[in-house]
Amino acid sequence: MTISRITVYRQWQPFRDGTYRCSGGRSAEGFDSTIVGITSAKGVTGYGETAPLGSFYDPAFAEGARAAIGQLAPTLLGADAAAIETLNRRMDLILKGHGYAKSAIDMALWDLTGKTSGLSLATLSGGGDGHSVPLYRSLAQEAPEAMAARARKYIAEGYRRLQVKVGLDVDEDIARLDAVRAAVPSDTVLFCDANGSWGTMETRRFLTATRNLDYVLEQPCESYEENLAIRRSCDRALVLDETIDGADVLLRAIADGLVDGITIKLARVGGVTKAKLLRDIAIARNLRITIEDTGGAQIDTAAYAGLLLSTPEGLRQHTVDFHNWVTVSNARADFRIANGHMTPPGGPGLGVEVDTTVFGRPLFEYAL
Ligand code: 0XW
Ligand code: MG
Repeated sequence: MTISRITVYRQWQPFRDGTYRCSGGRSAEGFDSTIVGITSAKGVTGYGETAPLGSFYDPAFAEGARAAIGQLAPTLLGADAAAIETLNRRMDLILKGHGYAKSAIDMALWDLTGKTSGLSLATLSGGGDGHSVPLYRSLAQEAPEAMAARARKYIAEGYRRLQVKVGLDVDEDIARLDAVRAAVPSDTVLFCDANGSWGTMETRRFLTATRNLDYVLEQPCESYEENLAIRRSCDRALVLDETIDGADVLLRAIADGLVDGITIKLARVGGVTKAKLLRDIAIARNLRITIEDTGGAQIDTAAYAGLLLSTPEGLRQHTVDFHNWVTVSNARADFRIANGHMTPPGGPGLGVEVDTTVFGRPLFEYAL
């Protein structure tokens, strides 16, 4: 399975529900996505995608992804696409960091290997456990009543798990959670995600004021140490997202008893291969696991949903249906959504059929 061509495209993906706001006034109008096609000598192409959320969410930005992929692509030509671990090590040797760029390449290698072997990503990454994964919908930051209205809309659309974006003014955040909790059925699972915007003072005030409400706390503070300080005095279930950027920090968090669950984002950790390693470490300690990404559409959604499907059902938290967040499509894909769950497309590789004509001319291409 010799890599004979690597082609890179861009796709702007506007949000269906308008501006997406999270803590600190950070906002985006859509995902600026980069799509990588890796073609074998036999003419089979695997696809991968990476899309940061603006340039403010993770240490990542769309132009950076394209520049880094441009550095890496020529060094992969002629290599065996099935040697995914080896190619990951090669990429790490050539370019330090920039996991968000490597993620699209790694994803394309899994897709190509799957297409060539006839096996789906869920099968290749351990075997599907069940047929579907739970979905959540994120409630972008707005006034409490507006968030409650949006929560009702998402519940009517079938979502059973909601992520309430907090992390601004604590009193308003308390009102946000109160309003959403009151607006949804009592069995709706709520996560409160501050995206690391609170200090320990704000976090403690929020925890005290919401003691009687049922929710999971997600990434209250930015630094590892602040979150650890909170953990030491709080019995609320705690999940970290932004902090979990590799195996090192995950092992430390496990040793410190810091987390009850983790959110693995493919772009943050460097792709499917590295996400699988973190997923497997988390399984060994019975942590609850979310696998998702920072953005993207059908290609990306199929990748993280496939990996989540091969995660033990009892440890799965939830994931997102990013292809439903945006108004454009980048592949034909048979995602089935029912009762707040999503069944990823089951075909070989990612199970998606990419039509590159929707991207226009490639940004660049390297060939043997
Ligand atoms: C809700 N998300 C998955 C979408 C954005 O990429 C950020 C992320 C989060 O957990 O904040
Ligand atoms: Mg989060």
